[in-house]
Amino acid sequence: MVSDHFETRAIHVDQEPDAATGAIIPPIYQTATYAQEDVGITKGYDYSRTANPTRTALEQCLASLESGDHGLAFASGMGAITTVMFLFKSGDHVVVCDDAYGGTYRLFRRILESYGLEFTFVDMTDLAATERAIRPNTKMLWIETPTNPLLKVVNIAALAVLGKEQSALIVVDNTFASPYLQQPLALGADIVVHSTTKYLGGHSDVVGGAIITSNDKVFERLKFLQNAAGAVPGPFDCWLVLRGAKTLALRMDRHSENAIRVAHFLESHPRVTRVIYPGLESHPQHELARKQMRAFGGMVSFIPKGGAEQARKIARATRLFTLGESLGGVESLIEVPSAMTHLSVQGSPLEVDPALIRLSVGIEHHEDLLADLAQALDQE
Ligand code: P1T
Repeated sequence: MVSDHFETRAIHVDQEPDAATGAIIPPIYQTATYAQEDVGITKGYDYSRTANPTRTALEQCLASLESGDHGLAFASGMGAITTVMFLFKSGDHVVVCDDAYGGTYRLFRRILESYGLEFTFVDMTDLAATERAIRPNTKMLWIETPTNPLLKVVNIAALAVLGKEQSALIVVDNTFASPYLQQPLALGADIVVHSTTKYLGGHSDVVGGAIITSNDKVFERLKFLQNAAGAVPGPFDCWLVLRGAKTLALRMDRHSENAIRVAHFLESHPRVTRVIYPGLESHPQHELARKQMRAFGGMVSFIPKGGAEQARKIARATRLFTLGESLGGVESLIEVPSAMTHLSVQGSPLEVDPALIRLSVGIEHHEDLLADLAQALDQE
């Protein structure tokens, strides 16, 4: 290991100067295939769906950042999630947290159910309810924490104990926290997934995904599936995520500082009904978040007075907070989940309140962010 320190590993793991040229940054190996010395004799690479040196550098770095043994990179977060789900077969049952990214819900409900997988959605902040949802054929607990978009905080260590009693795999989508703020493998999870599009990439300029695990057997199967199913990222996309990850620690600290200021501002605003942020003492799992996370991250959700119509007005009125899907970039974003990122859960039991606004608080100066929200909240 290069260092015990996260910040150092983000910059150095598998990113030493290029042996041939001294280039300080890993090259973008923009190649589909590799010359073989003789039939079947390679220098470790034979075809870029199977492996590519720029991707290897990213995979090793991500594994290190999650304190895991193995990393695998994908073309998107959904590509990573889909590949994890290939571990299961018809008749297998999965318990899923009842607040999750709309695309994850859509994959589980609208695609995988038709292949015979069974899903139960449950409020995972309720341990007893989660235990009751487990069946003899339960093969996995799918955890998001903090959840998207309600920012519920789920007790990973407690669920890991529950899952192990049943020999079910514990999978944590760590996208909202990032490995800097939360280390699910150390808390007992078997697999971590990411949309690297978000905080890991950090600049809203790349779509990507990742899986990290320390379970050798699970890794071997996932590596086979990565190649066999083929949802792999290109070398330039890997390079962008690798570059983004170098500043993850700095960015997450600033995202968290700005987000708590935004949350306090909204909480004291007369035109706001409810603010959800794990760093607020009013958050139902605030104490758990303090234990499980290094800081509380950059995502804040709130409900303005005036309902759905007012929420849309506010989302249209911000100038620095850009109206758009996604999160985790340096720039602030605002969205209305019920009509955007979570459209696919509307009409289901997981339906999101149409008055809910989700903010991805960026790393701009906090005074500008608060001024922008203040003028938007004043909309008549
Ligand atoms: O967009 P993609 O890289 O495929 O990642 C999917 C995904 C997986 N997990 C979580 C927790 C996510 O939030 C996402 C993507 N989410 C958004 C695009 C969004 O705005 O919420």
